[in-house]
Amino acid sequence: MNPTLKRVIFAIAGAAAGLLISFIFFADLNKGDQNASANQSKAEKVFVPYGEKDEYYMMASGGHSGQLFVYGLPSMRKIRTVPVFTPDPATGYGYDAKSKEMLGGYTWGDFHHPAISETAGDYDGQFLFANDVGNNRVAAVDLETFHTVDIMSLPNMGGPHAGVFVTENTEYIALPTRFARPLDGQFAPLDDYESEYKGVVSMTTFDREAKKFDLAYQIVLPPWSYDLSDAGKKMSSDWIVMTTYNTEFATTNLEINASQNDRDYIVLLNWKELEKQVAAGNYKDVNGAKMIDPREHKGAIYAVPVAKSPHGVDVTPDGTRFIAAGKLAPMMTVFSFQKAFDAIEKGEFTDEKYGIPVLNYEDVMEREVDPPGALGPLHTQFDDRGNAFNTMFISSEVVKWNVDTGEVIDRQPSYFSPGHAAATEGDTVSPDGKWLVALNKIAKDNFLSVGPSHPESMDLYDISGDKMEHIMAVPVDPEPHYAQIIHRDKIKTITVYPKDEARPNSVWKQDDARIERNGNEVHVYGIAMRSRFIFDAKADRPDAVTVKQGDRVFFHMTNIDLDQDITHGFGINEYDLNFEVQPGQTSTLEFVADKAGVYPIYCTNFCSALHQEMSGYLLVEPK
Ligand code: CUK
Ligand code: CUA
Repeated sequence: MNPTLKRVIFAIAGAAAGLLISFIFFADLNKGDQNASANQSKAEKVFVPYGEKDEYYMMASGGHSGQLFVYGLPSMRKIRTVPVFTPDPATGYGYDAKSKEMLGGYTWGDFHHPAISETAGDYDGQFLFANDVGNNRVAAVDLETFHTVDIMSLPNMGGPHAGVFVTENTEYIALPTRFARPLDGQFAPLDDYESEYKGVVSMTTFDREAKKFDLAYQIVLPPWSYDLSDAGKKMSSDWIVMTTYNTEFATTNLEINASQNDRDYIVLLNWKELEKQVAAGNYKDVNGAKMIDPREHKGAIYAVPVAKSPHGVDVTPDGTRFIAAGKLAPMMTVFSFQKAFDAIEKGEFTDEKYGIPVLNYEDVMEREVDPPGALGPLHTQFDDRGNAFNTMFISSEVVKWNVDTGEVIDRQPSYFSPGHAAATEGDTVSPDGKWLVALNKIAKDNFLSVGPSHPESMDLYDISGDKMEHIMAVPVDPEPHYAQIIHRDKIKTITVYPKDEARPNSVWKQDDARIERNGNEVHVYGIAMRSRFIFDAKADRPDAVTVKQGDRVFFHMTNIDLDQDITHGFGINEYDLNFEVQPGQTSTLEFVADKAGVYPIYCTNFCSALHQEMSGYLLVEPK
């Protein structure tokens, strides 16, 4: 080749390569710019300047921690852990007499589903109810104080996983059981599963004045597993819907044996009808519960077939449909309440299963929504514009689709494996369509490593536009299954417990602090204030208590600092005891002083510049 031509070719090639390199470089820079500005706009959406507050509370279940996790949205900052089913040294929960009695000796719980009390189908912000799958309990948290105020144990249950949800005006807090068991705590071998094991739904009521649960009645059902449930709204408000799995009655190796049937069922229960029957005395007393069999009452129970092992079922905000998500069948099935009511009216049943009339799938089903490649739908949430949002556990994404048309509008990845999602005001008759949080089971390498087990994670999405926008992922302790997100305006907390001189065991004047002995019981009516304890106002050392080994000791402590956030703790060295009194609160610590010796008492909760001086002594004289 002519050397000149060669030079020309090299020059052109060099220039082209240079151009390409600079093109790639600039394109990359440009992308970097775009990413930076996208990230900046995301950050701006969730940044809450100092002095301002988040717009929403997210109340997330704490799973097998047994606690409630409170987050602020959109910042996703964790605000508080509220102990519910598990003792919590940070707040002394489970040590003082009242919370110890409420816990009933249990040291853990498995809290899956929070339900905020509702009025006319909207969150009213007064109470939050919690289920304990681990130990068959239901709890109420007072949202004025964020304190657990009542826990009730439920008889005849095998893990109330499918609760809690509330009916439209919190008439009932319902808890369907997950595992079937023989009733009344009886023994029956697994060979007798079909005849002796029962599914049960607990229908509990809550007295808002007395802050107390009552078990209104229980519903006995075939020994299927009741997985998730929801209450109807508006036109469907008399009804409860529940998904079932293990209609195979498998008693071992459920992974395979409970996944045989092509269809399981959604059970429809008419609680208004059952309530009437209970009032008419049509129940049996079983282990302290009024047990009603809905199969004995016309119009009380129906079943609708649904694709293989469904998980979540959610009622649309307008109450016209219920949507099942099929964990083994990759689709969402939209059912119409009106169609179900019509079929019931006409008496059109295909079958009867264990005494339950079965409706024809085609009669009730309105639409199957099956986005290509979307796998493992678990739960459905809603916005204010007729759209549904489904979490896809296996394909790790959130799918937005229109309930009326079934059209898939958007799909966004999640990081990773979402279980539930929670939308702002999402379970009400009026979701507001602003934010959605996916509660993920597996965080993989999203965060700094803390060893083989990673935190769970939560994704925040802005759902106010046509397309969803993924904003960020945050780590969380095990393990939120579900959350409800409520606007802050609905939560009315108190700043101090009101001073109530009639409150049993309370002491408000320093001079009234005293110690009373009654046989081998010692009652200390004491005061906690900045920055000392007063146990006996008349004593030379008002902050010392002397008892005899073996005495039963009661510390009734009142915090007379009626100032916001002045909480006093109370720890006794080597006695494994610790509780707290919030401003204006009276709490009792009860224990047997079985160890002789001298034990420092001190305030555990930093309360003033002289917090370190807030101490005293427990002197236990040997026998
Ligand atoms: S369950 Cu955990 S992801 Cu207990 Cu509501 Cu569906
Ligand atoms: Cu009281 Cu620290």
